[in-house]
Amino acid sequence: KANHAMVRGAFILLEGCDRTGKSTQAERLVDALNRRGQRALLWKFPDRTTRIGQMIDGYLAKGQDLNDQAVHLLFSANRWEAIGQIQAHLREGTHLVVDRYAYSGVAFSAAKGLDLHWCKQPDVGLLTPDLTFFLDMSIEESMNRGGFGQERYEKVALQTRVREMFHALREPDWKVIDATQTKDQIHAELLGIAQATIGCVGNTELKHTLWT
Ligand code: NYM
Ligand code: MG
Repeated sequence: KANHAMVRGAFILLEGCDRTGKSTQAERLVDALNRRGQRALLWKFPDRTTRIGQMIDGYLAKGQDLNDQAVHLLFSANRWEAIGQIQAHLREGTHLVVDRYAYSGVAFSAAKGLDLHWCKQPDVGLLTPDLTFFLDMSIEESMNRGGFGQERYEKVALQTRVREMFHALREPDWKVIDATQTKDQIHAELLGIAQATIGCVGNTELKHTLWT
């Protein structure tokens, strides 16, 4: 019998500031793909369940202090420690919908004042997404929708700088989504674009070219 080339899964990333609807939309996208008979998994960074993730959670949510550079490296390490599993899922044909990635890593640390070039280095060579959605809205608008929570970074001034950093990091192929639309509108837009990407990645190689 002929050897059919394995059709790999697509790596679909959602990025954006806090409170832009990324997690809601990532869940809905995974559900919609699954209902269409396509294997898809939700992945979230930071992954707070690992040992490194617990240190990150201590810093974000429990008031534990850490040097800015050290915590930046922990966020990056939290991606590298997951990359083997992510690749395995993609290679066996499962799509991954990823909630935040290295762009968040650089945007938040650079917004705190760390050097942008330095911030990119630990993630250089990381697996590159096939599709990146950037959910964008003004910080005033996200505040009007219920505001930020209690975690470190959930402050208007910092989020404003984070948004500027995301725009500075934006790649030409990013899909910038108006996050002020209704949840249904955003979902329909994301699903349509994701399906088109899924139809294209099929037999292509995984690329480890982030910021190279
Ligand atoms: N964050 C997230 C970073 O500062 N660096 C990173 O590499 C990543 C992945 O963590 N305010 C920040 C952004 C968020 C915070 O993320 C927690 P979430 O998606 O709110 O759980
Ligand atoms: Mg958050």
